[in-house]
Amino acid sequence: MKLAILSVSAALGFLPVQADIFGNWKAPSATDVRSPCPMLNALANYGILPRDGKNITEEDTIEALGTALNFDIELSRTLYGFAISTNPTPNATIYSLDNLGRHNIVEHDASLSRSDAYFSDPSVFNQTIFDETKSYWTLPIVDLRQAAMSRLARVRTSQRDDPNFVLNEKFGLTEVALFLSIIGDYTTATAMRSNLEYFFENDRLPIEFGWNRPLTVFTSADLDAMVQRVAQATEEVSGEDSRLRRGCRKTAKQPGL
Ligand code: HEM
Ligand SMILES: *[C@@H]1O[C@H](CO)[C@@H](O)[C@H](O)[C@H]1NC(C)=O
Ligand SMILES: *[C@@H]1O[C@H](CO)[C@@H](O)[C@H](O)[C@H]1NC(C)=O
Ligand SMILES: CC(=O)N[C@H]1CO[C@H](CO)[C@@H](O)[C@@H]1O
Repeated sequence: MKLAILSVSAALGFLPVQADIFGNWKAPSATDVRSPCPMLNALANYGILPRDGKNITEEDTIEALGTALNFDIELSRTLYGFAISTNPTPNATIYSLDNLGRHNIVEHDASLSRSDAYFSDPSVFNQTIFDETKSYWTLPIVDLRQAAMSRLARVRTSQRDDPNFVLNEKFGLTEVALFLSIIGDYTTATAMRSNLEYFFENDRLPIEFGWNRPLTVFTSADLDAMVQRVAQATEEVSGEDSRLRRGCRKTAKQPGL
């Protein structure tokens, strides 16, 4: 039976790679550690990264991001560099997922699904925060504009409420670029809202709902280009917003903006 499936797959020109690597999702145990990153948490939940979330090497990172998401080695190396910068041990070559929650190294304020460190643990998923983000995703397909708008709204809320607020535009834009590119579709810069919700709320890839590992290699240049698109959309959305505030238009299209 297995052989038959394999040969059908081979005949169709693909390997049943997904069924294998994404076949064993498990919620973390009490001693496993996790991060503020829904993707690294998901990869650990599948056992593609170490399930305990500890002592992750450069090789582990390259292998996991390559196998699961078709990330180019150079991009994975860069991301690994950010990860080890959060390990408090000098000159560390490994990191643990809980290192990533240290505030204002990579972890930052105004996250899409985490509280600011000033209020509560910024590593853990926070439904109240994510509900604010989701309230800007008003259609089944989230586009560049709604994605940018949701981040901008989170920034404004934090600016208003958090006396220790620090803006990290670069990482904030990068994370929007990542979810559109990897959970959604790179070319159109859109993602299905239900897939995004499933991903953020469960630390799990929406495989049951048709998500697939990206077919083409994802590089630093691809990521940079998407970050530019998100930055541009943010500028447009925020320009509309300031025109609105000056009273050029009577009705706001989006709640709160
Ligand atoms: C070694 C690779 C990676 C590292 C070290 C890393 C690290 C982080 C960290 C520290 C955060 C928390 C930032 C915050 O305060 O919100 C974060 C958030 C995030 N990461 Fe990753 N990440 C990696 C790979 C990825 C990949 C491949 C994706 C692809 C979808 C991704 C998607 C996200 C998203 C969407 C967020 C935003 C979460 C939120 O705002 O609530 N990350 N990542
Ligand atoms: C870390 O690396 C630097 C530069 O190579 C070196 O000077 C320093 O002694 C190292 N520190 C530790 C604790 O190994
Ligand atoms: C979620 O975030 C809000 C706002 O930062 C905070 O007041 C609340 O305590 C957080 N909830 C949990 C369960 O941490
Ligand atoms: C072999 C090794 O480096 N082990 C380390 C794994 O990570 C824990 C902390 O998360 C360290 O205490 C170990 O030394």
